[in-house]
Amino acid sequence: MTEDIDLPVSSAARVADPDEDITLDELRLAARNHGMPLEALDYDVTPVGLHYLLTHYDIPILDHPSWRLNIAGHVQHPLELDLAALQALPQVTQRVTLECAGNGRAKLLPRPVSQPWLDEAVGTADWTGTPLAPLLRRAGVASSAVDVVFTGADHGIERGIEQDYQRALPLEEVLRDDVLLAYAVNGQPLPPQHGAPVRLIVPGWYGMTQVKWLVRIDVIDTAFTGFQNAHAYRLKQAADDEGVPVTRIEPRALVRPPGFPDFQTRVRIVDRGVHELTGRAWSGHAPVTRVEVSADAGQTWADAVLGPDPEPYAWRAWRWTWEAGEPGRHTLCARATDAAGNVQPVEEPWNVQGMANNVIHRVPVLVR
Ligand SMILES: Nc1nc2c(c(=O)[nH]1)N[C@H]1C(S)=C(S)[C@@H](COP(=O)(O)O)O[C@H]1N2
Ligand SMILES: [Mo]
Repeated sequence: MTEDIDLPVSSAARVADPDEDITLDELRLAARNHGMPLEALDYDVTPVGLHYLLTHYDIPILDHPSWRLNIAGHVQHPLELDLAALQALPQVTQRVTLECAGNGRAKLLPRPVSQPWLDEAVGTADWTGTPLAPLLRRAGVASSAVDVVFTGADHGIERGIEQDYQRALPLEEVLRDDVLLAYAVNGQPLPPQHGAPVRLIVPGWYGMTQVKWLVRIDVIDTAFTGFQNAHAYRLKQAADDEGVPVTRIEPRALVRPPGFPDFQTRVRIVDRGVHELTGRAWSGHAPVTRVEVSADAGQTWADAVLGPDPEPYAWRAWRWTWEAGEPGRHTLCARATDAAGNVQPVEEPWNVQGMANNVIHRVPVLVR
């Protein structure tokens, strides 16, 4: 359901004025949609309450006994499944790193006004569910199929367009073996905020693809033109550009901030001497093959030691020994490279909605 309504809350994508601070609207979004505290980079698997969270509208509270998933559209045999039926199907668990496409947005200049992420819109979880492809085969996808539309139970308005949260994927992407209908996370039933009772998991793609509170899957024979695909998640230089779709996660490395923080500024205090820096790195394109670290704001780089190969779409641990010498302010940086040759940029890749910005991580520290 998509409808145009003219309300005073409607507005086009906007960038902040050069001297405009974070607004109350952005703060309200940030208070609902929390990030992962960076010290949680210590965990291979992010505890559920520390995983980042992004919800466009309200969290729908679904009654599981009456919940149904409908698979319909251009299929020979439409299916309707309840939770017990889904859970009776073959079960798999995959460790997957999810990241919001808007991660890093708040540091862009000018700043796109939206959920103001710094670096923390990420988390890694063990998602349990059933593969989607066999269900689609059972439904009998028509040969005319082009896209598959996933609809959540949540509803809202975005830039004047009233809608259910919907995202589509090309059929070939949906038929991958590792695309899951997930009903558990880290061994527990999905909590309300992560999409209970069932969500989509598409390893390697940015967060907007991972539709929560799933109620319908429609096979369509045209390219989907809904808001989240055609307008929202696109890289554009101006609000009215057509832009290119946001798809897979660009490589990123994060540093687990060392030492201890100053409460107000989060600047790190570190004693002079030798420190083992650690962190994680991931890419939705290909496995991470290299992480480099700089202790001098990016003037010189050294290779970090990589941890064991993770599951294909989970983050990889890394470590590096840092000799914190000169007392005073320093900037630690990290950058990831993946097996497809993608390297994190040193300059922010700017676009009007602040998406897929994977500029290198910089952590200010004070050596004493
Ligand atoms: N139904 C629905 N699914 C959704 C969203 C939403 O608002 N509604 N947000 C998407 C976005 S933008 C992200 S980044 C991820 C976040 O997943 P998480 O909150 O479980 O971390 O969910 C995606 N799935
Ligand atoms: Mo997102």
